[in-house]
Formats: sequence, structure tokens, C-alpha cells
Amino acid sequence: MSEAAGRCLALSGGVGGAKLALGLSRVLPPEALTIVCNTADDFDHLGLRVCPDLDTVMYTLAGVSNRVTGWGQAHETWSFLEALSQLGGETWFRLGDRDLATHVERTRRLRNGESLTAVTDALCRALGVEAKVLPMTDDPVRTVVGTSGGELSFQHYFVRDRCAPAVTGFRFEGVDAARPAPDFLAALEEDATAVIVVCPSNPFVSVDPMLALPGVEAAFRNSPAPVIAVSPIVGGQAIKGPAAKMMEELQMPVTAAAVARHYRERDLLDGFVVDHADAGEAAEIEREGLPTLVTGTVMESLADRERLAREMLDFARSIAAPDRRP
Ligand code: FO1
Repeated sequence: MSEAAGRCLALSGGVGGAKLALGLSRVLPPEALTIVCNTADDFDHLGLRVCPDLDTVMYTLAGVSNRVTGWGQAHETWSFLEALSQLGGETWFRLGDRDLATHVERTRRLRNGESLTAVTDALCRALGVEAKVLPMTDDPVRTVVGTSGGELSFQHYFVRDRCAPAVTGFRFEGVDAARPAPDFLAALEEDATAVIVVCPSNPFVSVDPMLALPGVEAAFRNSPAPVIAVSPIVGGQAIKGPAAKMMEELQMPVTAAAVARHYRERDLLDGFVVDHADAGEAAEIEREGLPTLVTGTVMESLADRERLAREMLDFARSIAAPDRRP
């Protein structure tokens, strides 16, 4: 996509989102890409602010992410955690030594009164990340996971309890009082934004917190830019993480079409992207009024990430200016 075609705003959470964000950062000039990250997974741990989805995107674009786990840094050492364990400290949430530096520096800056937007920008610049990486908001929003055994904080559900409890629903504490990060709203309302990409992230705990921020859904519906989402479900499975398990527990079909419906029912999308494995669902999704691209959405290599990014941008251009309901 050339500059003339304007800017891309990508919404990303978790590992799947970061892969496509990397692809977009490789096919777009840095000034044409803004990546907004979910911050409802953030939490205060050992007196430090941990921002997993911001860090996954930052590390991925900086080329230092741990490809095996999808979180934290590569070439990690664990002296801090070993020493903490000897002291009887909490080690269920694994903080590597290099990763720890990020949490210490972010916490120091936040305590000095810097916004999360400003801190993220400083850390990204220090790591050589040129694309604009943004928190969805500078205000506190925390996902609370409703389960058959009661409510859990997100990281307790996801890491401590390994996504084992059956989910009954989610709520995003603080979201009604939170304001979308200024640059996020600006990118949504800017007419230079040529396409909005919802990355293949968990719809419930990575994308919905961003959409729940006051004004965001309306801005999606009113944006002149087409909104394209990539299914995080391929062949009835999530590539990584608990999205498929959550859909089963929420009594939803575990299909790409069900994900399309989850966004479509709020009139948020102009196009949807499914993997070849789900080509049979494309007709059903199109019948529901959503132009659908069938392609390879499983990103193993860097070339996969770049190809999918290019196809997303071309698909967006091919979709007529969205005829949005007022
Ligand atoms: N996920 C785990 O499953 N186990 C961990 O020990 C763990 C540590 C961790 C440390 C820093 C960080 O930024 C992310 C970390 N994650 C870990 C992932 C984290 O739970 C994220 O919330 C998920 O990636 C979902 O977005």
C-alpha cells in the first residue's frame, strides 16, 4: 500500500495479534501504521505494572520476542525469579531478567506521572520500534473473568489457573470511566486512516475490551475507513490461547462464522478474513452481508506475516467505501 493510500490502524492483543502487527510493520512505512493494544490484561504484580499485550507487540516489532512462548523476551535468563523463589516470593507469573527491566522502567515512569501512552512511546523508541504502538487507554481497565467457580482476575485465570475454569462471561472493570487513548480516537476519526484491521486476537478478552471503551464502537461505525477482521479461529481451533475453549463454554459454535457474527451483530465490520480451512463458511458469512476473503491466515514464517498483511490491505482497498448506517 503506498503512502497515498493513507494509514493503517491495527487493533492487537495477545500473540496472534502481534504476528499480523509485525507483518503490517514490514509492508507499511512506519508513519503509516498505528497499533493499538489491549491493556485490560495489565496488572500490578510484585509492585510492578505489567502490560503483557503492549510488551508482546513491542518485543515482536523490536525482534526480541520469545517465539516459543509468545510472551517475554528471547535469550532470557531467570536469576531474578530463582532468587525470588528462594525468598518465598510469588513465581507463578514468570518474569525473566530482561523482561523485568521493562516492568521496572515502565513502573518508574508511571510513578513519575507519565501517561502509559508516553511510557510506551519511550520504551518503543529505546528498542528501535518505529511504528506507533499505543495502549487502548491511559486509564485503568481490568478484565474480570466470570467462571463457574466465581470471578477471577485475568492473569489468575490465564496464567495461575491455566485457563482451566469454565468461563461464563467477562466484564471490563473501569471501562465506562476510561477514555480511549487520544491518539487511538484520533486515528479512528482521522480521514487519513485508510483501513482499520482487527488482528486475529481473542475476541472476548483482547478485542472486546478495546471496543468497550466509550466512543470506540460508534467511531468504528462512523469511520470512512473499511474495518477488516481476521478470524482467530481456524478449522474449529484457536491457533493459540483459550478462544476456542471460551466459545464452547459460552455455547457458541467454534467457527470463523461465529466470530464474524460476534462483530457483525454490532455492525462493526466491512470485511472478514478466513483461512482456507474455513472456505466452506465464506458463503455463509457473505450471505450475512460480510465480504469475505479466503486465504492462508496461519502465520508461521515472516513471509506469511508479510503476505497476510499485504492481502489485508489489498482486500480493504477492494471493499467499496463502507455504506454505514447513520
Ligand atoms: N503467560 C503464561 O502463560 N505464563 C507466564 O508465566 C507468563 C508470564 C508473562 C510475563 C510477562 C508478560 O508480558 C506476559 C506473560 N505471560 C505469561 C503472557 C500473559 O499472560 C498475557 O496476558 C497473555 O499473553 C495473553 O495476552
